[in-house]
Amino acid sequence: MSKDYKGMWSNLGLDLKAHDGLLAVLTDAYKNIYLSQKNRPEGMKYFDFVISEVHGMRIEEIATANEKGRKVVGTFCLYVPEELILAADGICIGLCAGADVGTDEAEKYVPRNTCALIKAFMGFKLAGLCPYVQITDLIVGETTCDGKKKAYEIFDEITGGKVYVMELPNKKGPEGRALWRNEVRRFAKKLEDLTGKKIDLQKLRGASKVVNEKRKALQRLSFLRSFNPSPVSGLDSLLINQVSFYDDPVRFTAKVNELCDELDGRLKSGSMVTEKESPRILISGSPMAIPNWKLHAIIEGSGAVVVGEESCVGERNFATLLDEDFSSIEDGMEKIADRYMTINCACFTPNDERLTDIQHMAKRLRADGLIHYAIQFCTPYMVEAFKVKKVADAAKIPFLRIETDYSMEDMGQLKTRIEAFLEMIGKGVRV
Ligand code: BJ8
Repeated sequence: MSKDYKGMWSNLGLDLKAHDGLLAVLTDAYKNIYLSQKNRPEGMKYFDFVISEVHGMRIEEIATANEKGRKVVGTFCLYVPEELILAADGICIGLCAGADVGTDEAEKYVPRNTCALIKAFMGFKLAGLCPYVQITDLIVGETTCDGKKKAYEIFDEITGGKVYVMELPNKKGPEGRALWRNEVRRFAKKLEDLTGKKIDLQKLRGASKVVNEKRKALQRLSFLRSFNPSPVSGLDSLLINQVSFYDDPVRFTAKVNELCDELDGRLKSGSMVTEKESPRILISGSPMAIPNWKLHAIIEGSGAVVVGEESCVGERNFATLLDEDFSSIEDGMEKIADRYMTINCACFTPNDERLTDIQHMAKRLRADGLIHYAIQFCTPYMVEAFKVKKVADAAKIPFLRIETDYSMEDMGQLKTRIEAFLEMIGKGVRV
């Protein structure tokens, strides 16, 4: 880190000793997994820097803005409209956590067989390790899966009443959409009350542009991953997608575009990070919150390349742009509500659009294999894997189903299974 932030962390109520331990482990993991990659694009240096300052400079930047009156809004789900938070002059931060931290503490509140993502966001808070949760003025939950829905009730208690919950329908029919439009309006009002600032047409247009530009930059990166060989690794692409949830959106967009310019150059010069023969893997399923790099590290460490993530930390986050052509606040709110209903999460039923998305991605990214990734106890994705396998079978794409948590205990077993899967792809054998 560029300086000593202990004073800031102490003011935020972090457990300094445990926090030092966490940073040491993360620094080591990052060196081993990321900095050991060969021929990385120069543009990744910015993202390395962001990671090195993830609890430092970015928190300081947010704290400074917060002191000047900007409210900080934490979210856990793609359905929470970022445009509205920005239009109300808020700062939007993703709070999902991807490390096995504070699990014992979390298990005092939620059952052991709760998914690792929920246990981690509770664990980080309970162990005094997350400066982002500490700095939020509002935490937005949502009625998606049962685990999250119920955990938010407890999280509200342990954060002293910071949690506000958006109600999501289970189905995308006319009644569900009407409920959702109403929820979007209710959320806008909540934000106006929080920030004391009115969302007007000009601000809504400005915020919509900022978020759309971020999506376009991520789409550009996704397109560049469709080339074989690939100019960028899946690990680096995953990292960029993870950083998109907490970096300043305008700066982030500029940096992703700079990186993509460099990757365009690499395509011309032929300086790639993979071999033409490297098996190309599409991952589909539960989100991989930072610093969950486990599956990508195993796949790419075994000689394959991850070419895309049909995931909320991935394609679901940026695949659809908002129609920015609105002439009134009411029209804008409807367009925002409609845009977010294009996200295809397994919490919805039916969710056939996700299957179509996977088909299209596999084709566009020229995937040789599909790995379905579910966080253990993530029932929506674990169950939906059945239908995803059918899609893979119909498209004659080798399919592997993985369920795992954030611990490193099953690394050896996963490596063996993935290597066997890649070997079969190499030999053209169906699994
Ligand atoms: S839109 S995927 S971000 S709900 S992993 S907590 S689903 S048991 S995170 Fe999600 Fe929104 Fe859907 Fe995306 Fe539950 Fe599964 Fe845990 Fe999950």
